[in-house]
Amino acid sequence: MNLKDYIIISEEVKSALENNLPVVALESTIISHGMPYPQNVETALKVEEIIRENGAIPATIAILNGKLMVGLTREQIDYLGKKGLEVTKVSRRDIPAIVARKEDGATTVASTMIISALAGIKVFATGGIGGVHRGAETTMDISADLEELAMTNVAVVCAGAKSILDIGLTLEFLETKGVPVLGYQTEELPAFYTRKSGFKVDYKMDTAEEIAKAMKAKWDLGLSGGIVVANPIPEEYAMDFDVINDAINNAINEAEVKGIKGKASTPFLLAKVKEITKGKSLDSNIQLVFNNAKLAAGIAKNYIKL
Ligand code: PSU
Ligand code: MN
Repeated sequence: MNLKDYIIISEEVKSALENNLPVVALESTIISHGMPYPQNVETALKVEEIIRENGAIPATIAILNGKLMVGLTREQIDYLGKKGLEVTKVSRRDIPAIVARKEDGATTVASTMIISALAGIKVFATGGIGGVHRGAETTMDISADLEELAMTNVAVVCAGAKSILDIGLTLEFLETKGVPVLGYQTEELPAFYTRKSGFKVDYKMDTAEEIAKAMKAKWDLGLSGGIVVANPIPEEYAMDFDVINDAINNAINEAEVKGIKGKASTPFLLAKVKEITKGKSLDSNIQLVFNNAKLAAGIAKNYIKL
């Protein structure tokens, strides 16, 4: 077995990793399934730019022709964005079949963590992680992202957990699995579109340096698994708590009526919430990803110095 038969790392990312330069991984399901075209492509390209402006190298991850790709070209990002929902959403369980069949796949948080770890990337920026869905006590719909966080050594910078999920149960699951939830300059876990959720993070961290030190301590001590870095959306882009929660409740009701389940659930709810809020949720979503990219670059820069 040669890992090189499976994974293609772009020259830029490869040389950055070899020279211990800061690298930030980015997922591709957010491009294909998380946002509509063309905002998805514009956002993905802008996120890469923000990471560069903040002194790190971006590595957008996807599966193309059955190869695990680390570092995409603009054309490849555009291709995934245009194909949108036609691209397979690939989480941990999907990787073997997609690779074997030489197909394309957009990677979720879980599979992006797996590929980042294979490539040696420690910091990953996204919008929101998957979690325990509302009603999971009967549907058992718990995102594979959580199990991945339990075992794969990557820090995931996100804007907390969306209230399309059961935030309380998501935190319980993470606690059970020993995944630290660190709040960047916040005691309260942000809820994606809003800075507040009503739940506390495990530890408030004031600087990117402190977060990098916690990552190093965790992995030096052999405490395998990821870290959730929860970064609140900037105040000026946050949504009104009641407006967004009404929209989410309506979207969840509609998903139930239509029988939307499994991997289709998150993309359906995101698109529905956008429709109900007349696009405002998408604007917030884009801004919070930019904000996470910036923090992730800062963490990556601090981590390589330790
Ligand atoms: N949350 C978002 N946008 C997204 C996702 C989550 O705001 O695009 C995507 C991520 O790729 C995440 C996945 O890993 O949805 C979780 O899907 P599921 O719940 O089916 O595991
Ligand atoms: Mn699910």
